[in-house]
Amino acid sequence: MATALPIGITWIKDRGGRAALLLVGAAGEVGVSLCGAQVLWWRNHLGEVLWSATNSEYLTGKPVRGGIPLVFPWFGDHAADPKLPAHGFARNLEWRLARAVAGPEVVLEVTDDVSTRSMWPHSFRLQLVIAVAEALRIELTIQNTDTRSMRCEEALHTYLSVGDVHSCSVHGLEGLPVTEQATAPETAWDRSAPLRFRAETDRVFQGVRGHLELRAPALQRRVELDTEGANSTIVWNPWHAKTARLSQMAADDWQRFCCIESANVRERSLTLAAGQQHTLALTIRCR
Ligand code: TA6
Repeated sequence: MATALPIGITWIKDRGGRAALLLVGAAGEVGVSLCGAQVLWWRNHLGEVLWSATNSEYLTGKPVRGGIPLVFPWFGDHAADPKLPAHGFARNLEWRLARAVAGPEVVLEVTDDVSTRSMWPHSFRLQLVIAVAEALRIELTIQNTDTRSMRCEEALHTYLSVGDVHSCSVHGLEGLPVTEQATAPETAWDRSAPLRFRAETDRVFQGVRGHLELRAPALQRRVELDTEGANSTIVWNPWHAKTARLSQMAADDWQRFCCIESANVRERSLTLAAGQQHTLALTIRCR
């Protein structure tokens, strides 16, 4: 018989009938799928804090477009083999429940296997902590269980509801080194001002300071993101043209979300010695 779960944690099925956990705490209600250890939703007194695509699909071994998909061990397309899954394989794996404690807090875990080693020749253990107390806390720990060092990238690819992307702004990235990787970006923008969305936006900021604020006046809300162990932040909105090329999206979905991704990527990727581990921690508050 499955071990009894603490109060505030329940086994459920998500919209695709996949195994998931429901966490109910002071900060609201969170759904987490064992597929990819993906946070699917977070509802508090203000409504849905995260965002999911209109035509979200809940399929075995695939991420839902929304919530907080995980990125590991590479960010974006694989540098050498475009046939390998974009954003790595962590979000496609079936994770398992390692621990559940009152709080509520769960720890999900996954390790390498023949399939992952065929894509990336390293042994590793990933643990994801999801806690719902006065805020939503997510901690991704990467452990190098191999005998050699490993270089990897990681991100918590957070989709946030904004109501109307034209009126929202992101504060705390001003003046940082940044690379714009969008195919049809805003031609010129003020790097010393809070980030506004006026075209496809796909900016990788480095040397980030650990505190960001998203202001979404259309929803009359502010979302604070505090990180430890993240040197990079990616801010993304596909705008209308790229939305047409993305799965699960309705044509106008781009207007209602932005991604703020807590990460270690590109020149700030991680190098872990044999046996070494690293934790990226994100706390999200919505007021
Ligand atoms: O994080 C930004 C990004 O790399 C975009 O370029 C876009 O590809 C987005 O991630 C979504 O990627 P996905 O593989 O989830 O469709």
